[in-house]
Amino acid sequence: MALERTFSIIKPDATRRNLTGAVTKKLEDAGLRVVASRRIQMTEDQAKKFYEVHAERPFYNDLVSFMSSGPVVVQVLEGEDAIAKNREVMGATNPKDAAPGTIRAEYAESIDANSVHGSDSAENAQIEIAQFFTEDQIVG
Ligand code: YYY
Ligand code: MG
Repeated sequence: MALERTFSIIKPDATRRNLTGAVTKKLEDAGLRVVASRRIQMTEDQAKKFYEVHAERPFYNDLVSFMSSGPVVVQVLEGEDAIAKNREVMGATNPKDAAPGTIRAEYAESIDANSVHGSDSAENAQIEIAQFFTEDQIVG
């Protein structure tokens, strides 16, 4: 398996509770390396664009408001099988279904305030990384 890159966001519920270090520790312990990282306040337009695929879902407007409600940390993670590895350590979308020890099981507040985002495919990883980072900002 080749080295992969994926895109991660530490969401506003986690930054608010000062959990950026705790979340990053989980990612690193899973074998992922943070090769780019920036703390930003997402605008509503950025959040809308980022979650465009969910535009028709009933939770879209709330999701956009939540993601732009406070600081987030956008990150590029690198590692063997990084996309699947990140999804695994994140845990299920709904923390009630998340396996013990996963980020969402330990830290998520609810299905919407669920502490982290992670790309779900290689194609989306590339698109999502490009929305927030240029290649020269990623140092592997
Ligand atoms: O990839 P993942 O974050 O695990 O879930 P998605 O199905 O892509 O949904 C994106 C995002 O939307 C989720 O992290 C929280 C929110 N959401 C929600 O608020 N309510 C739902 N029923 C489903 C998703
Ligand atoms: Mg998703």
